[in-house]
This record gives sequence, structure tokens and C-alpha cells, in this order.
Amino acid sequence: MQAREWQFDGLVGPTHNYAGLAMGNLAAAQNAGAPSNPRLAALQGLQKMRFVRNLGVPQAFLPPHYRPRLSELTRLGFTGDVATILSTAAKEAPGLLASVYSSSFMWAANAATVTPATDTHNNCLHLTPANLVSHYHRSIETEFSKKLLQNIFHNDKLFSIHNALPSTDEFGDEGAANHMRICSENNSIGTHIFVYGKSHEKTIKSLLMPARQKLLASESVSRLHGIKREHCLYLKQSPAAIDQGVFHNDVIAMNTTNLMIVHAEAFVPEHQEELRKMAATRPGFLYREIRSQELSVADAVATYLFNSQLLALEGGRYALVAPAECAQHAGARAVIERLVEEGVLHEVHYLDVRESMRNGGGPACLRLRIVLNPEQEEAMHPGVILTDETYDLLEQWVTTHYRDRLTFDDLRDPQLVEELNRAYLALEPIVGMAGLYPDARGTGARARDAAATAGQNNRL
Ligand code: SUG
Repeated sequence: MQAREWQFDGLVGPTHNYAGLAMGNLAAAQNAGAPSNPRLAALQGLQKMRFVRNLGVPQAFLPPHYRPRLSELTRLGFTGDVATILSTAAKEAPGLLASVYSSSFMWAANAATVTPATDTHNNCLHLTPANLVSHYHRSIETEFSKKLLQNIFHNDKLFSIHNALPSTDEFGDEGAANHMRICSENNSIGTHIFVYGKSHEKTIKSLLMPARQKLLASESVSRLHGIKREHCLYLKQSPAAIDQGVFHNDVIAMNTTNLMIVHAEAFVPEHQEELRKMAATRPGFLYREIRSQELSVADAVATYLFNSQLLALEGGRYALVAPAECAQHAGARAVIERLVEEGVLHEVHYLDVRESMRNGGGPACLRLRIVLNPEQEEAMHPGVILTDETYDLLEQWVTTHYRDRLTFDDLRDPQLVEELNRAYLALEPIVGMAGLYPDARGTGARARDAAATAGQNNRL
């Protein structure tokens, strides 16, 4: 049996909100302070997962991280009971409070960089959790992402899970959102394209917006994963594109197996040329550039066309799962229709992930691609696979526990923390990971556990 590319979607957390925390991310800045709807966001995410699964693509999910990370607030000097910590932080450091509540882990494309076993020195699947040091609210994802990956891929012979790179700006690593793998089929050895915004050159041109991914990080990940140097290409993002809102490469380029669709102004000219040359000489590689006359970089960012999920289906068919915003934009729609006419794409589906889009995350941001061979599929933790049964349980769980409106004012409410603790504890048995959320076992939860145990003992 062939290796298959799985889609691991981040399950949107119950604290999804719009806090304007992400520099260079235009949608997030525009929606800062708007009320969010965590329930709708999670249901939209789940519906996308089910849709993709129904296309015949293997689908799994990454459980949400525990929020709020009160341990971060105590680490930063806030003291007292939960209510005091929340109200003091809301007054003295509102940005910090919003950060420890952020559901940004939902954009699983930033969780890690992945290299399939075929391409590595020891025939293991390699995963390096991203350090996400460009933003505090994202940097606090790393530890739990690693724990999740270890829980899911728990077999040293098949999986190598690395530590994140050093937590300093020179090693800024945003994971798979800046990485593309080209291969004739999932089983064959791939070529890896690492995209970075800043290199370790002495003279760095200043940018309006921050360049998040550093070359030093990309090179280190490829070394750690044991990818042969001749199978790697390092491309530098165009600073002008970053300034227009291309904060990750997956906002301006997309690929799967032997197909790549990329904007003609994604990279600095010499690297764009290098990519073209590689495309011209690589047998079977289908490379399509979208010129600015077809769609400007600004419109690419506004519609997130390149953040569609490009999926290789059975029978050599390519499907595009695009954000609904593309259907409503004449230019983006025309590009997609042309790609269908040209035979590049065989089917197109427009999906509504609007709650995520408003924070700068489209269909591709919401998922991490992991190529697994049959032995690895067999070995991974089954509780995270999306089946009809888990879909129903997750939908029910979201409907029961998620609020349909969240604003900054809600974040100082200790009742919300109690509510969230109940939600996280109820998720553990659904994913089959007992004790996944120790922080949710606050005083209230411990009392309930004790009462439940006493109840069981009485019945015995
Ligand atoms: O890092 N937004 C995320 C969006 C990440 C999208 N991922 C990919 N392109 N792969 C970010 O900018 C917004 C949070 C806020 O402002 O509340 C945020 O973190």
C-alpha cells in the first residue's frame, strides 16, 4: 500500500477570539476587538474536516491547547486567585491576557515541520515543533504541540520528534506554513522547498512588516531531519509581498505532490527564477505561476486564494478546497476557473471558514500535512482520526461547551475559566487521552472528580 498524505486539522478552541495580536497579518489587525463566535468557528472547522474526508482524503485532528494559560500569567508575576489574576491582567496588561486566551494553535500548519520517512536519514517520520518566537501568543503553543505529537506518534522506531529550535529571533520557525514538498507520489523521495523571510546575512534590508521565518531555522530543521542537501531548495520571500500581508508562504503559494501554483511575485526575483528553472527540468512536475495581471498580491491576500487546500485525489485528480471569499471575488474566481479550463484542477469546492479567515487563517492554515506509510498509520494514536463517530462526538461537545460570542470583557470572567475546564475534561475521553489537560483539574474539577469517585464507591 502507498503512503498517504493525512490532513491533521487544528480543532478550534473554545476561546477563539479577535485580539489583533499578529503583526503583518492584515485580517487579524482589521478585526481586532470584534466579537468572535467560537462555536461557529469550531463547527466550520469540523465541517471542513468532514468535507475533505468525504473527498477520500485521510483526515485527523489535533485537540485544542488548554486556555487560558494562567501559568504564564503567574510566571509573569501576577498573583492571587483566578479572579484576581484575570482582573489585574485585564487592567495592567490586556495584551497579555488576550495572548494567554488565544486559540492560535488552531492554525496547525504552524505547529511543526514534517518530513516523511522516505526522505530522512533513518527512515523515520521526523517532526520538529515550531518555536513561533515571532509572537508571544504563538510561542506558548510549542510545548503542548510537542506533547500532542508525542502522544499521537508514540513509537521511537517509526517517529522522531525533535525539540523546537532555540527560542530566539535568529531561529524564528513557523513550521510547515513555509515548507513545500514536491514528489511524484507520496512514496517517492521528495524535494523540499524551504521558504524564509530573513537570512543570516550581515546586511538585512528593513521591512515594514516582520519577516517571521529565518533561514537559519529552515537549514537547522532540514539538518535535524536528515534531508540530503541536494533535495533542498531555499527560497527567500519577496519583502514587498511580506509588506502586503504575506506573513507566511502559504498565503502566496500552494502545492501537493507534483503540482505547484504560486504567485509570480512570491519570492525575490533571483529565487523565483531558480524555482522556474527547477520546474522546467523536473519530469512530471506541473508548475503554474499566477501573474499580477491575473491577481495582484493584495487581492491574493484579501481572498486567500493560495491558502486553499490543494489535494491530490485518487486517479490523479487535483481538488481545490478554497475559502468562500474566493467565490465572491471576480478576479480570484476567474483564476480558479482558468485553472480548471487548463486542466490543472479537476474539482473546486468553496467552503466557509469565515471565523478563522477573520484572524488571517484559511483552509490550508488550519491543517498540518503528514505523509504516513501503512505501518505508521497503524501505529498512530487512533483517537485523533476523524470518523463518523468522532465527528458526531466532537460536534456534540462543541455545541454543549462553546459560547457563541466572546469579547475581551469576557476574558476577565472567572466563570469562563470554570466553563472551559469542564469542556477540556469532557474532551479527554473523546480523544482517548486521559490526563491531557492537567490545568483543567482546578479546584472545582478536583472536587467534582472526588464526588464522582465517591459516587462510584458508594455504588460498589
Ligand atoms: O500567526 N493569527 C495567526 C494566523 C496564522 C495563519 N497560518 C498560516 N498562514 N499558516 C498568525 O498570524 C491572530 C490572533 C489574534 O490576533 O487574536 C493570529 O495569531
